[in-house]
Amino acid sequence: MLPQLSTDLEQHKADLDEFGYCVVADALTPQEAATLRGRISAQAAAERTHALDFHYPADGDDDVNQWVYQLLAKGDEFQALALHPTARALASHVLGADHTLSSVDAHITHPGNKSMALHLDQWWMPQPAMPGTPHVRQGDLTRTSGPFGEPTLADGPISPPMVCNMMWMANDFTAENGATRIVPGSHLAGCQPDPTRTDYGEIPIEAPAGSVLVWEGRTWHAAGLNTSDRPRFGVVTYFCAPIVRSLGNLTYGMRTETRDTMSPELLKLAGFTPWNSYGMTDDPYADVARSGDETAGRLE
Ligand SMILES: O=C(O)CCC(=O)C(=O)O
Repeated sequence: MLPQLSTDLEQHKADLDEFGYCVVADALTPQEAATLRGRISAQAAAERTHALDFHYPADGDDDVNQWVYQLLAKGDEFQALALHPTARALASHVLGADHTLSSVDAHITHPGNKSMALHLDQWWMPQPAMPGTPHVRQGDLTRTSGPFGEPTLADGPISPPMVCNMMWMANDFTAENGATRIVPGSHLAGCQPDPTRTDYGEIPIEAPAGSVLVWEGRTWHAAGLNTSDRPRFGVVTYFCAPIVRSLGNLTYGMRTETRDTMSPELLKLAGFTPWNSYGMTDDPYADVARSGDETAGRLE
């Protein structure tokens, strides 16, 4: 049976392992979901007013959906999602205890949007190769490098998940308003969906406000078409292995006054803490890497 809406953490982990996704029930109360919805809506409207709004072209010409980026720096409500115990537990299950945030963004799908191509998030992950056979150099990979294939169980080694994504539903997600579509089991295929195809058996994940859809980096997915008469509000907390470059430049994009309010746990999650020396500025063991203004610079 495909993953069902559930509050059972062990079931969530089993669903992630078997199907590449799980659906968490009641992660937020109705009141918390309403507050989240209000904040996304207010921030999105203000960014439109200031001409700071982004309409990421999911398929090259979609200017209807709005993305609100760098939410970690835009409100406690968003920081709370990243720190939510269920989010941390499931990110740990997929990525291990040391993981960081890749981004925290809102995706508002508006009625009349275009369809987003099916994709997996770790498209940049090199494929395993037999010794002596050619491999693609990691820096040469593009979103369309593939390999493309069918969402069936691979018959050779595949790469592990390096990222884990979570969609927080700030209003009810329905097939009509563009609920995220998932191809169950595609995480074990070891290949990617052809972005021009929509016949892979993807299903919309419908759930009430306050639920969270969690999928790992190899799972094929996309936002759906919004054919309803109102927007769909979702926040994506995107986690990654600590060695992976983050989608959002969270440390550089953070105002100092916001950084100074963050807890040690959140600073570590946001990538301010070096991991085995990676991400250091001058001290490999610093709890919080010093900014350039605070480091020694050139000395005589
Ligand atoms: O908005 C959605 O439903 C999906 C978002 C997505 O595909 C992503 O964040 O990678």
